[in-house]
Amino acid sequence: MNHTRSSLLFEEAKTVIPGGVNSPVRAFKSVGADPLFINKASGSCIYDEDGNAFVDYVGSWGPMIVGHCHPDVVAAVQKTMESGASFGAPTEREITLANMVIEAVPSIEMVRMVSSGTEATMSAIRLARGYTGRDNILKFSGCYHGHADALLVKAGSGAATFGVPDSPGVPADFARHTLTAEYNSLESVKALVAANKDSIACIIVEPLAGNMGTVPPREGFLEGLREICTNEGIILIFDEVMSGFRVAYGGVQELYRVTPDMTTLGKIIGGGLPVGAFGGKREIMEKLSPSGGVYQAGTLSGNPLAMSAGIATLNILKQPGFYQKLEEKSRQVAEGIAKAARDAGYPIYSTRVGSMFCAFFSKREVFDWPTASQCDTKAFAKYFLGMLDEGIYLAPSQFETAFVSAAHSEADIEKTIAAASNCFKMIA
Ligand code: KE4
Repeated sequence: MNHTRSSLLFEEAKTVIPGGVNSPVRAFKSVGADPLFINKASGSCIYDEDGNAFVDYVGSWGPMIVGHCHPDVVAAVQKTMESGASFGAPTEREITLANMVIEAVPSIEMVRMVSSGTEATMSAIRLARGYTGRDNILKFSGCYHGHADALLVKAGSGAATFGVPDSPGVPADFARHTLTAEYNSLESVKALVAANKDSIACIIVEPLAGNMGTVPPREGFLEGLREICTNEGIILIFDEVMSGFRVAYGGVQELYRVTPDMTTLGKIIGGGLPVGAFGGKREIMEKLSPSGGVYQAGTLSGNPLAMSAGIATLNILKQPGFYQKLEEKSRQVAEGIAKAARDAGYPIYSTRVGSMFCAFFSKREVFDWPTASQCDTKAFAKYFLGMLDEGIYLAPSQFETAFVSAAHSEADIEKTIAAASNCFKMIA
């Protein structure tokens, strides 16, 4: 497959953009290749600058659940653009999308729009701190909530319960307020809560982890977090930036029937345009400026274009049968890939919830970061590059999720499974 133009563009990009990309994972570093420069997309496919076509399972990292360039979304954004891209003033569309989110997610009584998932989680944490008057937060290894300082933190060594920076530029003083537990381990949460009594403002969790690969919550995990937070006066934040409107119209909290105090959203509610959101109980949200004292702001928050794309997308998701059809496609492709691996005698650990799935290159169950991090990332890289050569575009990292869209066809799925079969035979 010819990648000449992408490689030339990458060399040029690296002279003017750090690492040649505007977000690190796009650089294909963990798979040891140059990234493809994408020229256009339509439906389930993306097309690179060398004219190669790929069945796309990245979907812009989640937003493109209805497929690329859905006519309803394109028309909505075009029409809005003719009336103005942004006013920096309130508009009716913001109320429309707010009402759609509130109707979809009963735990959200009020919602504030922002422009990225990072802004959503950063703001939700500040609000939780402002509401409780507490400084510490608790997150989980392997969960990613964007790049706010408080979240670029890893577990302190040994008995130290306080976090240490996970990136240069994050002051130790910031990191020390972030505690890190193990996903699917209520014991690790209870130990940290006991050691930091009455000082934790919130627990933020991906209720379905998608940033260490796709790792579902074990039975009782989410319910246990809910109980701990209720008993300890801790705000439970479900980071559904990836899973919101993805695994169900009401997100993971609808599927697993566990109610957080706050929810963060993004990706799908912007239909591919920059949007994030955070919402929750009225009594918490009203602490936000200007109704309350917790400051939060954004020039393009709730801008008309992004609102239009989000409204158009959610109107498609609301159509009867949307998630049932997506579930069947997702089951077919994930199970087909797992079967291809088995038939090739190559062990993978396969996970799926709704249209989020992952093939872990591991002989063992993957249920948290320690088990995910044991995966054979070199074998994954071979698989990724083999699939790319066969016209299948997966996320360029073992620790990401594959997304199926409504636009993926039977032919796409058959092509994907056949490609996986060839790749597993190649690396077995
Ligand atoms: P953004 O700031 O990238 O819009 O959202 C941050 C974020 C927050 N919470 C969850 C659960 C997320 O998955 C994300 C972002 N997801 C990654 C994909 N693993 C974005 C891709 C990238 O960083 O380029």
